Amino acid sequence: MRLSTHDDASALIRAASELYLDDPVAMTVLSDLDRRLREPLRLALAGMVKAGKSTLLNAMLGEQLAPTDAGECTRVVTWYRYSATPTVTMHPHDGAPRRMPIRRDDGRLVLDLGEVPAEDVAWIDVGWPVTGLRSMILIDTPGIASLSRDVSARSTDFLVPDTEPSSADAIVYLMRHMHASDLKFLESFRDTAAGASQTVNAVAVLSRADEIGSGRIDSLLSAGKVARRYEKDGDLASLSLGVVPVAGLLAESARTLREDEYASFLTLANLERASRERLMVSADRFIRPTELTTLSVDVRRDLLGRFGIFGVRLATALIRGGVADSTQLSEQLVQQSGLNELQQFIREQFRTRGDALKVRGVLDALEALLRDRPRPGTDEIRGGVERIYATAHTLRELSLLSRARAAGLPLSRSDAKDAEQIIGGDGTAAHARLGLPETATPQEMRDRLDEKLVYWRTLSQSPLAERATVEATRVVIRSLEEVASVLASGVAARAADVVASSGPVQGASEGAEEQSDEGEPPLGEQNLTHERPVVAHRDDLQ
Ligand SMILES: Nc1nc2c(ncn2[C@@H]2O[C@H](COP(=O)(O)OP(=O)(O)O)[C@@H](O)[C@H]2O)c(=O)[nH]1
Ligand SMILES: [Mg+2]
Repeated sequence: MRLSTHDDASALIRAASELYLDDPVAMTVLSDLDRRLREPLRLALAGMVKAGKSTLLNAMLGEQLAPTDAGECTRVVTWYRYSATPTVTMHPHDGAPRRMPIRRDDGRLVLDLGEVPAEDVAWIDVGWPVTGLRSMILIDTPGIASLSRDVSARSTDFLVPDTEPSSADAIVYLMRHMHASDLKFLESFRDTAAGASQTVNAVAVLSRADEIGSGRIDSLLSAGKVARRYEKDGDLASLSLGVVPVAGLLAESARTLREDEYASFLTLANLERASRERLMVSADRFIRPTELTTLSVDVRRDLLGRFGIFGVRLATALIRGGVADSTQLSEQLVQQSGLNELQQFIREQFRTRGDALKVRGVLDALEALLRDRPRPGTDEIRGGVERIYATAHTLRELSLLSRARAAGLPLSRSDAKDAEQIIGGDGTAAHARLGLPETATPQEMRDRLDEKLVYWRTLSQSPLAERATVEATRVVIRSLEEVASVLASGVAARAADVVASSGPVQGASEGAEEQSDEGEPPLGEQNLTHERPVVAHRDDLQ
C-alpha cells in the first residue's frame, strides 16, 4: 500500500532521529517536528498593534479569553491550543518552562509575567477546553510595526525568522487600511514561510470593518467594497488568498451576548423613533446623561464598549426588523459581522489543505536542520524531502496556485484563469473547482469534468507547448483526476471537499495523500463551505 505524504514525512523524521541520536539540540527540534505533524494546523493572527487581533481571536473561539488592548501580556506571542483542563505555561528563552497561575478578569485571561521581563519570554502556551481549538492552534502575536521596535521585532522574529522557517502554517493578517509595512510583512512571510514549496498561505482581513463607514448601518457594505478594491491591488493579490472584511468586536460580543444586553437593546428598539435617532446620532451622544431613555449611562457605556456604535445601531434595527430573542439576535449579529465568511474562508483554503500545509512547514524545518548540521547520511534524508515535494499533489497545487498569484502561469489568459480554479483557487470543493454552482447535480459535474479533462489533456500534448506549460497542465490534470475519483466514489457529502476525501487515484503514478480527520468540519458543515459572498472572487480581477 502506498504511504500518505503525512506518513512519508513522519518516516523521514524518524530516519533523521536515528542519525542525530548523539545531538541533543537536533533531537529536540526533531521531536518538536514529530509533535507538530500530529497536532492541528497552526494559524497565526498578525498585523499592527490595535488592528483587532486578540478581539478577533476571541470572536473565533466564542469566548472572551485573550486579553485585548495593550498591556505587558499582549507583548508576548501567545499560543492557544485545546486542552481538557485550563493550563497556562510560560516558556522563557533560557531555562525550563514554568506554569503560570490562571487568573481571569471579566473572563479575559490575565497573563501576569511576574518578575520576568517580556523580552525574556519566548512564548506563552495557553491550553483551554474550547471546541474551536480542537481543529486549530491559534497564535496571537504582538503588533508588527508597533511603536516599540522590540515588540514588533518579537512578532517578526517569530513569524518570519531570519534563519529558520516560520512556525506558523498559515496567517490571518489584519489591517485597518493597507499600509506599506503590511505589504512588506506579507512579502517576507511569503518568502520565508513558503520555503521550497513557494505557497501563499495568508488571508488578509480588513479589520474593525464597522469603523470604515463611521459606524453607519451600511458600514459593512462600504468595507466590502474596500476589500474588493484591495483584492484587485496587484501587490496584495500576490501575497494573500483573499481579503475579508470583519467587524471583530461585534462578532466577539455577539457570540457572548448576555440576556441583560438583549433586554437593553429591546428597550432601545421600543423607543419612539425621534428619541431613538437622537440618542444614537453619535457615540458621544449615546453615553451622555439624558431623559430620552431609562437606560443608565453605565449600561449605555457598557453596550458601547462591547458592541461599538455600529453594533448598537444594528442590534436595535434587527430587533425592530423582527428578531425575537437573544439567540436570534446573536446569530444575526455574527452573520453581519463577516466572521462566518472568514471562518468559511479559513476552512476552505487552510483546513482542507491542513495536512499539506503542516507537512510543508515540517519539511522546510527539517531541511533547515539538515543544512545547518550536515553529517554522513543527511543527503539521503534531503533526497526524501525533495521526493515528497515532487510527488505530493496538494503541495504542487499550492505551489502552482502561489505562482499563479505572484507571477502568472505560462498559459493563455483564459487557460490560466481556468487552471487557477481547477487547482482550488476559489475553494477546494468539487463544484468550485469545476466552476459550477453549489447546486450542480452529479451529472452536470461529470459532464463538465469530462469536457475539461479532454481540453487539458489535449493542451498538455500539444507539440508546441513549453516545458513549464506542460508541467502546469499536468498539475491541473491531476487535480481533475482527483475530482473524478471523488465523483466516482458517489458519496455526495464527501464531494464537498476533494482534497480531504480523495484516496489514491487509480492508475496515477504519484503518491496520494490523506487528510487527517482532526481538521475537518462535520459533514453537515462541509456542505456550507461554498459561497463566499462578501469576499471578492478572482474573476473580478479580470
Ligand atoms: N470598533 C471596533 N473596535 C474594535 C474592533 N476590534 C477591536 N477593536 C478595539 O480595538 C482595540 C484593540 O483591539 P485588540 O484586539 O486588543 O487589538 P490587537 O492589538 O491587534 O490585539 C480594543 O479597544 C478593541 O475593543 C472592531 O471590530 N471594531
Ligand atoms: Mg493583542
